[in-house]
Amino acid sequence: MRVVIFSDIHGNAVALEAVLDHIHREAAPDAIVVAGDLVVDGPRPAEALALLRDLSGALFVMGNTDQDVLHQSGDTFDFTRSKLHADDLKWLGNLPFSQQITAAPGHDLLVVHANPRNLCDALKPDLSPVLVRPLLEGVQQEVIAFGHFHVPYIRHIDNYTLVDVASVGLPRDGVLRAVYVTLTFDGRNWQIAHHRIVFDVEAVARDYEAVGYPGAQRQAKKFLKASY
Ligand SMILES: [Mn+2]
Repeated sequence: MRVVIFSDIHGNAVALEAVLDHIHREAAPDAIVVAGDLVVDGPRPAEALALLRDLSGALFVMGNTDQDVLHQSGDTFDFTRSKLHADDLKWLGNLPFSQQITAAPGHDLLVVHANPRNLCDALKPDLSPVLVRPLLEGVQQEVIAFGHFHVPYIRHIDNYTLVDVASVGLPRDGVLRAVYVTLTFDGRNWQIAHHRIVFDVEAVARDYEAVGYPGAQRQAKKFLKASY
């Protein structure tokens, strides 16, 4: 069984299209899970969300910005809301906190946005196990996949495998390529791979200006920096 997971599209429809193309050509997934933060912070929230909602059979979880866009004020949220239909906002508001996929008895995969407890606390790659463990308390699944921090990594803590699937739309590890992950269960183990996908970075940077994004130049610069 092969599961494809990606996350943190953040309204970057150009990167999302490149990722979906690659998945359809190369990955042959049995399931697709999208780990939240779908629309906020990018120039094309409506286009990105339309592509996502068209993905037949895909599973979704809610990200912190999917929740925030429903009621928070501020330029970025106002812009994003203005581009979405009432039905899109309602759909975002109904996203579940987590998804589970079972490959075989005892071989379960949990997908959440940031960590298994909440939508905010980032599981950074170097976070002390002492601080990671409370966020994993009660988790029964052997693999936990998430986004939120926008940096790809795989880490083993106790009996868990943690997979940061990173970000399609706003990479933060200095590599301006979209990321998706394949998790292939071979009957005994999960084979996990991150894929880095080239997309038209300059087109996205230009788009902030073209769509009248608030603080367009600053946002484009932040996008191109691709790091914290
Ligand atoms: Mn997030």
